Amino acid sequence: MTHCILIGAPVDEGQRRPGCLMGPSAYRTAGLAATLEDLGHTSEDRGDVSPAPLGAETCRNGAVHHLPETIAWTRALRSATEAAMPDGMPIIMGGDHSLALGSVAGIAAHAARVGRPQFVIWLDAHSDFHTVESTTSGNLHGTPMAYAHGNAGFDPFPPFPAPIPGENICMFGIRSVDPAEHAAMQLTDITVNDMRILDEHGIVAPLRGFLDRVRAANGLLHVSLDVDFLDPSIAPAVGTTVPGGATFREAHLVMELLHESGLVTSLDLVELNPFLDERGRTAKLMVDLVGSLMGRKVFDRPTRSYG
Ligand code: HAR
Ligand code: MN
Ligand code: MN
Ligand code: MN
Repeated sequence: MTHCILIGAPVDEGQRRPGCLMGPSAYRTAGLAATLEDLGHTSEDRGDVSPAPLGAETCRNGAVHHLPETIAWTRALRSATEAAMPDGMPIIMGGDHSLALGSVAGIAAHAARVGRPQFVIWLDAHSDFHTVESTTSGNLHGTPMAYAHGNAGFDPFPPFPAPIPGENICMFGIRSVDPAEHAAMQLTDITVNDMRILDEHGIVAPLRGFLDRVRAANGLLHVSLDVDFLDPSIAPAVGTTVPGGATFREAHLVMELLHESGLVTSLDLVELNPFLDERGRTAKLMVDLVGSLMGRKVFDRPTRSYG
């Protein structure tokens, strides 16, 4: 049984298709709390976070969109997740992926305080490895992984509290990487399980390999689930669809393996844009995936009937 702490992060400023701010309401409407409680967990909804007071930060890259707003969200979400970690498992209901600038900062600060290594699984079509300096779109939802890794190029932001080493980061589902991100990732130890790797090896072996490392290190594990990890045919409610994503069963299998590992300590749900949804199907799929992550299974086996 896990105590789940729902945190609304109605962040829309990290990209330019309005609608992610409706994400937290869509998760509540799709029954996230009831899903958790039906599985025997307890849940507490701390409501929606408000951004910290707006600063006047600037940067050299003229393309950057909504810099002070994003820094204000980062400060507030760092505090909210850091405060939630000792009480249970935070589930951050986004909001676009720029919210992870704050959520992962709070989680990493907590891990450093309790003296355990922080690990991250990034389930996304994109690597989100730009910096404030390198982004050409200016959309800061494309940056949180580089911030968490401690890269230079985030001068206007508060320093990342406890940078996460590349060997503690594993990306899954990647199929859209910009040249600057690609060059920056070459310099790291990040595991990049792009769709090519998943086509060849499937989900199970690459994911179990990473989970074994988390377990051996007694690590904390943060999962950042971007809607565009999923194939657009099953998850249309996202502004940045990329063909060739995870299928329904691949996505559930990831969640089921994560549940079996018993290692997950925090979760972001990001990039849901309910304005682009079809009768709530993407919101419902995301809630069902959380159900699998939190222990829902097709059939409960007293003994393993495979392998
Ligand atoms: N790399 C592109 C950019 O920086 C696209 C980033 C899109 N990011 C998200 N989140 N949708 O993963 O603009
Ligand atoms: Mn805007
Ligand atoms: Mn993303
Ligand atoms: Mn993405």
